[in-house]
Amino acid sequence: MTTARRLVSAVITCVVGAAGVGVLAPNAFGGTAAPAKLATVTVKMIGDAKGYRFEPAEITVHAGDAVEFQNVVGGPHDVTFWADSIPAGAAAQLQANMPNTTGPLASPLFVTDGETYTISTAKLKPGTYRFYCMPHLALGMHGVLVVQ
Ligand SMILES: [Cu+2]
Repeated sequence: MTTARRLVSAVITCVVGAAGVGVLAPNAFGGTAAPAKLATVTVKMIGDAKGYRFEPAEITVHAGDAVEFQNVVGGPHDVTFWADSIPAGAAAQLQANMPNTTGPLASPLFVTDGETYTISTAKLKPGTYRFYCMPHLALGMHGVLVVQ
């Protein structure tokens, strides 16, 4: 393969890869997804005899970390952020960093045990982001993501 061909191939790979993670996809708030580059923090989503909860319910990350929500048991669960309980002006980036949203700051419903859903915190403003599980909000299933 010539150098020029290799370069063209690399460019195509980049473009396809970017489209694959939704970087080019428009969203309700007009942001552009920023991929996570640092650590991954796991939050379990649980509904059992002890109740419905995110575990841990409060997590602190550095901007750039990924938060992996894991549907453990008792679903369907989801992750939805309260638009008025996140830093001002942060909605566009958060929405862009949430794959396959079903509404403003709302993840899909997770129906399969073991399913995971990862949100990048790259480019998110430092501050407190409060979220809940839509099916189980009335049962107290909510949490707090603190981005430093
Ligand atoms: Cu739930």
